[in-house]
Amino acid sequence: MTVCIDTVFWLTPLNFTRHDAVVYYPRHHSPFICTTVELQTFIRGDANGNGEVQIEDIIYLINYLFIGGSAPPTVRAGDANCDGVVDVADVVYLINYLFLDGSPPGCY
Ligand SMILES: [Ca+2]
Ligand SMILES: [Ca+2]
Repeated sequence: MTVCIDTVFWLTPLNFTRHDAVVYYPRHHSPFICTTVELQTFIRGDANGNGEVQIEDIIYLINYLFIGGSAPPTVRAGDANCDGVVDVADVVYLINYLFLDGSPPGCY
């Protein structure tokens, strides 16, 4: 997907730095800054990225946190309690959600 921003409407200088350190500067003859972005979709709590929140996600997080398993596809997918980090609290959160009628993963 290509995203373009019309810099004419910005009052202050507007610079963007991509993940590969390319910096875009607004130009007077071409006020549009365009770049290609890759959108990442995720389901919070879906640590293994299979599209559902299940017991396998708990196991996936335990493997990741304690025995060097693969990381969730995005931090936000593994961050079930929405505190910005993936840790054992997310495992507990998912156990509460799946087995003890706790709140679903998400930011409230
Ligand atoms: Ca899953
Ligand atoms: Ca968390």
